[in-house]
Amino acid sequence: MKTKDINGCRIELVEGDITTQDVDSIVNAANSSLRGGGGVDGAIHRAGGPGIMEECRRIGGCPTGWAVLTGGGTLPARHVIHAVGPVYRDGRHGEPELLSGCYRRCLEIAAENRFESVAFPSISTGAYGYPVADAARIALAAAAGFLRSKGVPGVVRFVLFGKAAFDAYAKVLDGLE
Ligand code: AR6
Repeated sequence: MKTKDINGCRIELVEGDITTQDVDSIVNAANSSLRGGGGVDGAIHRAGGPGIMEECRRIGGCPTGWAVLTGGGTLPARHVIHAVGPVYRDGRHGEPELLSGCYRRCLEIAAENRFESVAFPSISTGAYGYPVADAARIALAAAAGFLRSKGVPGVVRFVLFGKAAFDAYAKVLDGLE
């Protein structure tokens, strides 16, 4: 675990599985159809039960760079924010803005719903191919910027799958002013 305090809030980095996190909301790295998939998305729907997918079907879909909220089903987390990150091409097709917007929208949803704690995976860095060092810079800058201006939510946790992802985020957090 590695932490940094910003404006009375805390950014935490942990290595682990997001489906086990006991927080107000975890974030899913979903796709625009919200119909499920592999990676984090598959793990969340498996652990959370069919109720989450029923809610996703009712919502219908979500554009890239945006996010929607459902309940947490049988997960320890009370809610799931389904975020749709960009598919990485070369970084010159709006991917940084879309990825950053995705994190910002999740944090807005958390703030609007008065969530005290939210846990993110490393969005877009699996099937969607975003280089993890670049994605870590964007994710942590978005989180730090939001906390500096809004002062909520109290805990923003990044749950990194594997040591390589954890180390990439840790390096960026160390350099964050
Ligand atoms: N907990 C935390 N992180 C995880 C977990 C887990 N249980 N499982 C994987 N990761 P990905 P994307 C990490 O592919 O790149 C899906 O099919 C993984 O190591 O889940 O945004 C969706 O339906 C990687 O670092 O999401 C979409 O179609 C990170 O989570 C598409 O994949 C993200 O990998 C979205 O692709």
